[in-house]
Amino acid sequence: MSAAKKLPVLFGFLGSDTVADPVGAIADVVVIGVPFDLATTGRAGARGGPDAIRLASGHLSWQRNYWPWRFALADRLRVVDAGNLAFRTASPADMVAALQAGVRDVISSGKRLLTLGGDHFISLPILREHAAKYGPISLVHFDAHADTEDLEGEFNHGSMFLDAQREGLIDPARSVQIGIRTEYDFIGYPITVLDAVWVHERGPKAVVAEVARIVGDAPAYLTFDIDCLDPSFAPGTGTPHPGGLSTQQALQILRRLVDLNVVGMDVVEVAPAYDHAEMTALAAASIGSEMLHVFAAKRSDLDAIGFSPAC
Ligand SMILES: [Mn+2]
Repeated sequence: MSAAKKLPVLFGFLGSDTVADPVGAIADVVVIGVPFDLATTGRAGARGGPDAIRLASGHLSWQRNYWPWRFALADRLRVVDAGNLAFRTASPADMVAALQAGVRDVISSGKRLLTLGGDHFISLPILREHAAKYGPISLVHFDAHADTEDLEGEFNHGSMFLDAQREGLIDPARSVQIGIRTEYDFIGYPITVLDAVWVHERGPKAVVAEVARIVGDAPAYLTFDIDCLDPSFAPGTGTPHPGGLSTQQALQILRRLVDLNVVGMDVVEVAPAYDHAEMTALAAASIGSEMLHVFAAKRSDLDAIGFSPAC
């Protein structure tokens, strides 16, 4: 077991209650933070992401009906924040064991998870537990990088989605990567890529239509690497890359995904040491908020605000 001391979290995501026992808590969704950045290849610092995102979410949480929605999230979804995962400092293997055990306990109690990273490697242990429950998952992956480098077995935030394929955790034919704008092994590549230029030229509605076509009603896991956003919108991250999505484009895509069968989600790679004026953390908090609304909303809610995918 971990020798790490679990530090108290003073502010729950979007003002949610903090709980010591997420398994016993009465909740639909549990938020957890994973303050881990030992799998980064560029600048480290994503271990500070969870707390920065929670703090920035305070700028949003005064709303009852989060714009543009016309319902109150709290009326539909019970959200609690379980604080940050405890694991032995400087031990990636211990983090993986602790995270898998924590995820397993929460999702086997019937709740779903919104995880705040941490570097992107954390999605791999989370996916292992979701695949164990749901079978191979449709990955809906927002990122500047494909994260499918061939580095088997390493703790590396650039390779875990190839490992996820090798382990049979995700169904590549029903997965999609959005916003990619760096090199990947595209010959025979099994996952559909809607690269950053594709998104810029065709727009959020076309992205949503493609995602719906590819994913259908399969159990879907949303993972949002904040470096999917352009560095002008999200400078506070370890491996920024120009030419990315705006925060607005990302939110317009996410809020239209209400028809997906989303079983879990994460927002990762916020590194507050490189942030300015909380803009990256605030973008991540907004994305997390939109993800919770995707859990809570129905197609009729989108129709009510004129934001249906077909509009
Ligand atoms: Mn990534």
